[in-house]
Amino acid sequence: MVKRLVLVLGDQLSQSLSALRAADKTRDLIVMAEVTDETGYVKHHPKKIALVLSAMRHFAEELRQAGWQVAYTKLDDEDASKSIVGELMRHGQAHSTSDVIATMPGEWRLVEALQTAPMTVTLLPDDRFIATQGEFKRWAEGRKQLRMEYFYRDMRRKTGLLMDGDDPEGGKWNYDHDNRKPAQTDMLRAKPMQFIPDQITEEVLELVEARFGDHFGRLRPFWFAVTRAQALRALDHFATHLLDGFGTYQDDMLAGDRFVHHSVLSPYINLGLLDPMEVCQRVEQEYRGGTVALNDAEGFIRQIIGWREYVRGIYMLEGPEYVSRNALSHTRDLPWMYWGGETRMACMSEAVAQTRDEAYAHHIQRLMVTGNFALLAGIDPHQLHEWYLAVYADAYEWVEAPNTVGMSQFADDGVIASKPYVSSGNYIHKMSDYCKGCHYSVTTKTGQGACPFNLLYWHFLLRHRDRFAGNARMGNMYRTWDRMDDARRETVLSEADAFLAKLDAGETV
Ligand code: FAD
Ligand code: DLZ
Ligand code: SF4
Repeated sequence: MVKRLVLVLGDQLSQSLSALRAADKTRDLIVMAEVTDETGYVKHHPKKIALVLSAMRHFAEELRQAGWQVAYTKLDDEDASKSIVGELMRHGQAHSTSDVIATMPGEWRLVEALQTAPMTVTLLPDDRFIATQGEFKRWAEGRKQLRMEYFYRDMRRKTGLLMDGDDPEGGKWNYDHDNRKPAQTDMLRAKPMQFIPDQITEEVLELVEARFGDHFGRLRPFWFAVTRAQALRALDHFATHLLDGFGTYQDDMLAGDRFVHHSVLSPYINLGLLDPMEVCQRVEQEYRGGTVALNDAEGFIRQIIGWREYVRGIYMLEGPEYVSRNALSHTRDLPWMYWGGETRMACMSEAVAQTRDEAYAHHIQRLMVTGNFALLAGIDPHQLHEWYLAVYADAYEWVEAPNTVGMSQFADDGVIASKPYVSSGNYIHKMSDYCKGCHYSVTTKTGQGACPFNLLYWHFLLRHRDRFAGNARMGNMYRTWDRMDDARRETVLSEADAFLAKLDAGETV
């Protein structure tokens, strides 16, 4: 029997991967490769590169210990080629085979590279997701709107998570009503579990320091889990110490508390170190055991079997050109402040500083601070997409692009969001403690010290009046605008224009 090559990509680090299940330990060769095409298709945060490479190296060791033959290419290997397909061809020649088994990659870029490779590539579904692509497609067919909430209910029924027979546990599908309470900095609140780098990680850190030291982001301290065993400890730690309060405080942003009640499990789930179902089952177990409330458990499970599955479904359904959409024709360049340039806006400064230090920001910081500002200011969604893809440790296009292009920027013309996620400074003020340390005043609407979000909010609504005035959920906003007197409206718009001009001129705002 001919030897086959079994491709395991950097975010496919699961022993249960479909490609591994289809392979034969006694004859096939696993190919894992650190290649410059993957480390360089955007300027990834150094922590993200270190996480992926260290987790790959640890996983290769685990595969060897489990009896697999593994051909592992390190980034510095002299004979390494620069791409995944290049590596497959190199090993194919060395072992006289052109047969490849692979699990569907999470980015169209790589799907296309594998489909056009001069080899015989069998692409298997990535069944680490709960919904198959076929199921999602069938769910989407014939619907005018693809709202996550309805998809989520199907996923609850399919998995049986938090179900009481045919009904949702507690009688309601969604307990967000009990959530979004303002939190306070609490010195006693647990932090996500941190790990000390071992020898393998230290070697990777030195490599990343030497080769990617000029990328945006701090490499050290590096504390991410890099093995499944560590990721399981991080899950246990979250379920035991932080899940209680997850739902209640999920929208809070605190300058002195970067993680609040969030799990920081996305980097591990997306790499394949944790299975989404096992994560949800662990959370359900806490609820059934009486240690956490239903709104906390339901809120968390919805993020995974709802949002995570839904955005993956959209990415695969909409196809490769989804990332280039720009329904609102926004063209402004991404301001320097996203790369750490000076800003007087405390919320932006906090969110970017945290991103630089941790390669992490939680959902509301991504959506309602950096995303909200970009949308209000009319930033080119593709530039913003590349930023999010680069700077977060959990970022792969299948999950990042629908969140950025769709949910955050409305650039997909409402495939994901029923209305744009925009707000004035008031939302940030309500959900964070950022405003009290800000150069601007959140309660000032115009004139000296007016919060830029207050000005840009109206500027955005007016720029897109034709598109959004008829949206039932936005009519109120336009009515409020129409009730303002002319002089006030003119001041708001001219001050917003002046702000944007400063932004374009590269001045500190
Ligand atoms: P928690 O708040 O603890 O949530 C639990 C889990 O739910 C997460 O680990 C994640 O697996 C899942 N989840 C929650 N929200 C979402 C969502 N909207 N989409 C998919 N899964 C979700 N998530 C990524 O995993 N990778 C990305 O590249 C990414 N880019 C984003 C870009 C923008 C503009 C926005 C608004 C959101 C993005 N998200 C992304 C979604 C979300 O912000 C992160 O999943 C979350 O912040 C990860 O942190 P956590 O593990 O502490 O999450
Ligand atoms: C993100 C990433 C990085 C930085 N490096 C590698 C790599 O060297 N080799 C590899 O196989 N995968 C890497 N990855 C993850 C891939 O980019 C990921 O598999 C695709 O983006 C598909 O989701
Ligand atoms: Fe952000 Fe405005 Fe608050 Fe400053 S005042 S932190 S710019 S919302």
